Amino acid sequence: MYVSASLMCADPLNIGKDVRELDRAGIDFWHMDIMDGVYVPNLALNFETIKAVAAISDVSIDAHLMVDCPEDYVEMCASAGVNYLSFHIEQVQFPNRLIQRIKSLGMKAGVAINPSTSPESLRYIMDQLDYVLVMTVEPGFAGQKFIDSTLPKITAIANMAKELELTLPIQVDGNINVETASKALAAGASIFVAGTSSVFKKGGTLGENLQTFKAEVLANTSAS
Ligand code: S6P
Ligand code: MG
Repeated sequence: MYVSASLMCADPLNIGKDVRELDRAGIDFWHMDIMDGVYVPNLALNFETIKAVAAISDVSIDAHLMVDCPEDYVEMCASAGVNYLSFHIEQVQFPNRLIQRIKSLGMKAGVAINPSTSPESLRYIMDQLDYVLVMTVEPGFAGQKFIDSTLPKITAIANMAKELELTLPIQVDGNINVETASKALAAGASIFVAGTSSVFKKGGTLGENLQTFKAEVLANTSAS
């Protein structure tokens, strides 16, 4: 299992401190949400923050575009230091073209699907993708409740990838805690976006929260 720390959930006054602490604790990815206030009614991180994180950490940056026109952001993501870039399939008319543009700029390409989007929307682009992001809440905000009907979709995507003989990591995003991550892992997910429900929850330090989260999910999995 891989954990991608959602930096929109970091302490806005101490983001560098949070990044350094999680870096030392062995975080696998930085999840950087980019919102435009149009596709979703919120704003999150910006390119200056991405550059600042890339300057102090070698951990890969996984950016999640929640914007009206994802095509407009690809170059800026590449030059800011993004390594993995996902866009919402619901928002794009020619996904193959966009996937190729992302790859041509040296980034891995992912497609995000909303809770109500059918997994079938991925069938004919799957062979082009480096990963899939399954939203387990509606995009736009941290601190929402997990939508259970997203679990069979994870299984459907994993089965579809197997059918097509593809290795396709599935990332899950939204209210990922020990319980929901364990279910998502059993369904076929392997990258877990950690926000206020796990790594950034109140209580222990970020490093302790990360270790506990991973250990408890893995313990649940080996027990079942
Ligand atoms: C939401 C965004 C997510 C959140 C993350 C928050 O639109 O894409 O990446 O930052 O899901 O985690 P949590 O545990 O508060 O739901
Ligand atoms: Mg996200």
